[in-house]
Amino acid sequence: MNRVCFGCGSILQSDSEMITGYVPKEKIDNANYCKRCFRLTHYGDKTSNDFEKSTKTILDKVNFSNNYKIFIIDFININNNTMNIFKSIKGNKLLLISKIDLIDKSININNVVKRIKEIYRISSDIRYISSVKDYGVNSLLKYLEIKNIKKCYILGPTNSGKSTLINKLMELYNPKLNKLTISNKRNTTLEFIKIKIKDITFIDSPGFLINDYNLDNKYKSIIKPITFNMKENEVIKINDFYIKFSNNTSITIYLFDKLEMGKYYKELEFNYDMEIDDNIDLCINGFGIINIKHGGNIRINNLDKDLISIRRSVFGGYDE
Ligand SMILES: Nc1nc2c(ncn2[C@@H]2O[C@H](COP(=O)(O)OP(=O)(O)OP(=O)(O)O)[C@@H](O)[C@H]2O)c(=O)[nH]1
Ligand SMILES: [Mg+2]
Repeated sequence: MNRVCFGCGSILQSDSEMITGYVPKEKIDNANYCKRCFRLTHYGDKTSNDFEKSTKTILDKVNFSNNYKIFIIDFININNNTMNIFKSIKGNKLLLISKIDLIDKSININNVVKRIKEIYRISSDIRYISSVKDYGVNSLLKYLEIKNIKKCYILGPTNSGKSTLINKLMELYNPKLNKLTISNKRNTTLEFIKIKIKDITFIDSPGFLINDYNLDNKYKSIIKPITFNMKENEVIKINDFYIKFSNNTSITIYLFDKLEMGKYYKELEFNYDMEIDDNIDLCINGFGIINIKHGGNIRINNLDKDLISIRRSVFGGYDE
């Protein structure tokens, strides 16, 4: 029978190093992990060409099943694209906001959750968690037990912390089990992997490979809001892109606090522009959120249009 890697779920094989699941011949009889997982865990690099599962493949599989589904997502990746994926998941499900240890205390997460529910018209429950700081992990398990869940898919964009959550549950309730591979690289988990913790079988899954800003990990720190008052035709530079505002407006940027930004009056070639309403969030996949109080025309330079989406702000309006 084929044996699989405990870390990524690939079938272990010694035929080709170019294919996932590779283990050198002399080690395969005793191996629990493939070479790729070994390298990812110990050296943080990837060796083989990954097999990527499309969003459709993952959705087709899970929507065929009646199992409960948890969709885990980082706060800064909540936007129209990712919420459309969440909405296309059928059956009973939970939206779980991960890594809340990275959200600055000045952000009122309960209010934000309420607004997310309203703006994206989400009828399922929304909870939040930090697997690293062990916040909300225990109570999540209790929540599932009360609901009498026996099988549960863990779904979400790549890097959202799916495998980290399951590892934390193992650490708390079944520390002898072999840990899943976690890494800050995209597409770490390659197959569906079943792990039983207490009476619940969790199914880890390959992440949805969403186009994102691809921010260098050295910048990933606490997400802090910073407010700027922008004058008519002033430009803000954030990391390596620019946004110009046609009206006076205050903006609040929710961004990893190691990133640099500054205001200028600058003549630039802008790639595209858009008209926006008052109090909207400009969401940049994998990067951050910019809350703009006064609408009007904004022009953007050096930022891929596919990474941007607009929504009514989750951070409250003028009336609050
Ligand atoms: N600060 C913080 N980092 C986290 C938390 N959970 C996960 N991470 C980090 O996020 C990165 C991705 O974690 P994984 O568990 O591998 O993510 P995944 O969703 O399984 O990713 P794929 O397998 O690629 O789909 C790792 O660097 C983790 O250390 C958390 O609660 N807080
Ligand atoms: Mg994973």
